[in-house]
Amino acid sequence: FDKKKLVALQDIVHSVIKKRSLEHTASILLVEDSIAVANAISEQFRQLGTLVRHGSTVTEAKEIFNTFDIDLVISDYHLADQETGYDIINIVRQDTNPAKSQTPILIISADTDKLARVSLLTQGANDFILKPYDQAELLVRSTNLIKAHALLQKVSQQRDDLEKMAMVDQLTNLYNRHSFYDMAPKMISLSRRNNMSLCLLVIDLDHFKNINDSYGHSTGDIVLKTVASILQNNSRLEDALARYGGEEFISLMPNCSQSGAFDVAERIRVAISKSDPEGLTITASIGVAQLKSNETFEELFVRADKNLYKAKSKGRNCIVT
Ligand code: GH3
Ligand code: MG
Ligand code: MG
Ligand code: MG
Ligand code: MG
Repeated sequence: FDKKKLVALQDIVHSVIKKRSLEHTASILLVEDSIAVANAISEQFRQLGTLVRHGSTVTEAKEIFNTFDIDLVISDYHLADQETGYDIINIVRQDTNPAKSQTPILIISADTDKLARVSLLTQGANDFILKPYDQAELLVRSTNLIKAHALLQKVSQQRDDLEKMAMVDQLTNLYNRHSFYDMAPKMISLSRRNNMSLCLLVIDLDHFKNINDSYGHSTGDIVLKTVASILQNNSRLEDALARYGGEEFISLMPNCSQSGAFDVAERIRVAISKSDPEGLTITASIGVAQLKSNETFEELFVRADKNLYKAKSKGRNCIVT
């Protein structure tokens, strides 16, 4: 294998890496106690448009890792003052941010001991390169690690988005009926166990069909969003708020007495009647029910819904408990 062939091979590798060029400017944390080596590696990556932040010690590396978005950590194994690549692995893997703790790690070491290498890979390093390292190999392995990690993050983000989409009503950002049905029995069981009062509000906008018919569906949607934020502003964090149907909202309130529930309902009713989304006057009717012993969520809901009906027949813009 002559030198010319090797250089040609490295050129090919470089061009492949450039073609696969990372969509955003990747950022690498390089931990290396030798300034000469650090400069050489930094320069190589700089030519590919990749930013290298260099730390000589574990403390410096930690500071950089905590401050910047890092796509790859490249660490020398033997650092000064008895510090090693293991210290770097621990800092990364023990980060409290789960996404950050998965940052890929590439260890570079002159240590030819196979066991030491296997141990590093077992303890959380993703890859390993032996010193004296080959430039092209370092670039290729680094690129592969960054790419694989980016893909993983994308997939995990997509999964989170899908999960959220399945649980949350897209128009109002409140829970949807489906996720509400998941939560309600758990909240009921928890309240029973703690001997706490649990109350349910069913909130239905009055003559909402008129708004859609007179002003259009998109105006109706704005009204629904306004009502959703009124509900949120008048609820506690632990209340489960959902859009239950088209213009029907529901709030399950743990640790809330019957009179407390009435007060919340009244606050909501007044806030809705005072709001003027798109210059319109809107009102809501609210049915309230307090959970009885041995009652299921469905039974509780039926009672609150009956009270809502009564509020409608009493003339709307009122509350029935
Ligand atoms: P009531 O006072 O008896 O509740 O009368 P209402 O007109 O509010 O009740 P009804 O149930 O007859 O009509 C509800 C209307 O809500 C029907 C539909 O036009 C509207 N609606 C349902 N979902 C949506 C939605 O997502 N966006 C908009 N803009 N309107 C919706
Ligand atoms: Mg060293
Ligand atoms: Mg109705
Ligand atoms: Mg209605
Ligand atoms: Mg309705």
